[in-house]
Amino acid sequence: FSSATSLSSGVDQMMNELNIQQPTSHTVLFDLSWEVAKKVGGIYTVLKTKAPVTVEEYKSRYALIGPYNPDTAPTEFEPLIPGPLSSPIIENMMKKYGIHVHFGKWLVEGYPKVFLIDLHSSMHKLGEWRWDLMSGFEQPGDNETNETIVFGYQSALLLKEFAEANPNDKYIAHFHEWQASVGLILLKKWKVPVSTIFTTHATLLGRYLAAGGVDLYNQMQNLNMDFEASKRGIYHRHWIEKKSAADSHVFTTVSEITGYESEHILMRKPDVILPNGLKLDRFTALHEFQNLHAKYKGILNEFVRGHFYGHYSDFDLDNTLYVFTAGRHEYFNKGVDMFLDSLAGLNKLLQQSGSKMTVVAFIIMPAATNNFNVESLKGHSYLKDMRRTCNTIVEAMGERLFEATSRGKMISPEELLSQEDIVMLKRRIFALKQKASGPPVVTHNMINDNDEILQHIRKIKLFNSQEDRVKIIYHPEFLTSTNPLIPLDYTEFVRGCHLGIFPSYYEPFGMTPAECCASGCPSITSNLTGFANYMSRALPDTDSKGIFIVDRRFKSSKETVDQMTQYLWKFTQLDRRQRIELRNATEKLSELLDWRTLGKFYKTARALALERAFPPKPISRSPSPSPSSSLKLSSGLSNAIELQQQQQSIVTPSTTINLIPPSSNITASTSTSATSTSATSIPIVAPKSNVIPINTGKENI
Ligand code: G6P
Ligand code: 1S3
Repeated sequence: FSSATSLSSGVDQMMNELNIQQPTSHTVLFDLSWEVAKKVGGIYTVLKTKAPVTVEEYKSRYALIGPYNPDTAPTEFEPLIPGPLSSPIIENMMKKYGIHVHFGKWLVEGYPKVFLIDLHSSMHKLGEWRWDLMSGFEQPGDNETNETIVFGYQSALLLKEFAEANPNDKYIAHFHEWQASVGLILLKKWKVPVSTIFTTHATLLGRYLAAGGVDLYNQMQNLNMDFEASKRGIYHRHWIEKKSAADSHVFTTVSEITGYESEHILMRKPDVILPNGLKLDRFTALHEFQNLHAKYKGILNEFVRGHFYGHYSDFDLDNTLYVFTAGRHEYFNKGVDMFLDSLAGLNKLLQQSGSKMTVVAFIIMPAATNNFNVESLKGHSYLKDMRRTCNTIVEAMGERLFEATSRGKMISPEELLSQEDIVMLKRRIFALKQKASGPPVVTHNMINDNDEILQHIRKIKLFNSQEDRVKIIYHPEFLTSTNPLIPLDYTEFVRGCHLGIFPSYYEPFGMTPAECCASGCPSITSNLTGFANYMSRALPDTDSKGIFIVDRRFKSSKETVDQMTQYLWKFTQLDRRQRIELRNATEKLSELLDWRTLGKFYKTARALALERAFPPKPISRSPSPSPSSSLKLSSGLSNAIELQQQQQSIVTPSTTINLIPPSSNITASTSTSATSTSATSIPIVAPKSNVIPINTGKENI
């Protein structure tokens, strides 16, 4: 596949020219996040899918650090006895600071090692640590910030122990999002020799402003961000995020659009953009992934039979499409309002045209519930009962048939189906029709009846009535294969669906459309997402590949909804063969999202962090070089400056992928402070690495 290959080789070429080396046996990498072994949002997917390539690269010199969560640990984490290097450090953490660290492996592909820190073991230190970090202003009282502070001190102490115990090793600590990054601020304050990377996967204030209805992309230049944060009671959190960006050796984010936002909200331009990748299950033959679609669609069909029991006689499962939206429960930011409005538009178009097509639209977004509602479960138990009854009758019929024919007799159809069987069947059919109300829109009992999604469904009156061609299933919980209604994990569910719909207003990257692409499921997304930024730069024509991008930047809401309705309408007009072809085209794009390609941007960030934290020793050519000349030589950045002209972007025959927003310039200063603007501007490139590629296989963790 040409553009994916050329993108990949473009990156390769850049890496070779920059001489980015494999990590040595003395380079140790940690990823720190709140979402290690615990799913909250997209960062979990990033870390989990990146794990296999990172473990392959760093072997035992890689681990993740996160808070210990007793609810998720039993299914996500397997405790291990620490090795000779980690063991004394874990013991010291307990002896010196009373901090309890769980060591083990994360139960995901690649089985990376994890250090999960028990927050409760240090909660008594909160007051002292909070004062130490934020004595300059009013102390925060919210739980989230408090836990963030405690985790920050705990993780910084853990990294300090590592660095002090192994002074010959070079440590890279990669902090994801502000909840995990207080430790970064402390490492700098305590002058611990650890190189740091901070990735913001969204800005806290950007998310708030967008959700609150501020015209973010047109207004951000005019706002006083500290003031806006104070007004919303989130100044402390915003301060942590901004300070982490300022104090990191290398600051990064996941897309150009969030890079632009960071520049205004966090006051630092990212050094490198790290687009999110995925771990791909590539198939040698295309029909293999198409077969999976048919298999998982079969399970969705079964769900529909149960959910619409007694009501689905008017829709034909062979002429039914499954579309969905999914993600963090953010009604406006994730574009659920537009999702629903465009479905209401589609419903009208299908009704007016007398279409026989049914569209079942799923919303998979966790919200507070009291478990599944009886009505939803009832349909499935009726259906199971019906299937059991039919199977029993068929078995009995087989026996009768065998009995008769083995005696040389013929049997009439009336004799085959006994009166008893007919009564059993009639009873069940009657039970199916005894439905008081229509099929429920929500599968669970919602705690908040004023939920914005529910209110919007009420407004557009899509209540699964007989005449609606678009049916809604709101499933306010993430999917798992043990789910009694839809027994599929999320990836299987995506494969079974026909179209993902993610018209987000605020979406730094967007793992949901990326996951669709990797599963060969076409999707609609908006031009405000990092994913759309990335794909449209890589491809001249995204529509023909099943990546439909609606305009939320320059169009009114109504115009965007109309555009989406048209995309949906056209999608319903495709025949099966066209859908199969479109899925093939989408699946072929997935190479663009492979960590094997995108992991290279991470390598660039790490090399740059090492370069800045551990500048090579000056090569003294004169007995006493002046401080400025030694700085110039030691920084290694002079090499990068020479490459400036060639490395503005990765140019490939078919596409140009910039690593940075076109307007961005990176400060070639040895200072990593966000406020330092004095030095020469260079593009985002990693300088020649100072690490020697020898891997002795030594265990570092
Ligand atoms: C895959 C399967 C085909 C099946 C098709 C249904 O391509 O390999 O056997 O007919 O899916 O596609 P549809 O878009 O109608 O779900
Ligand atoms: C964030 O998760 P979210 O769904 O809250 O991080 C994701 C991973 O980088 C990103 O894809 C998403 O856009 C952000 O919003």
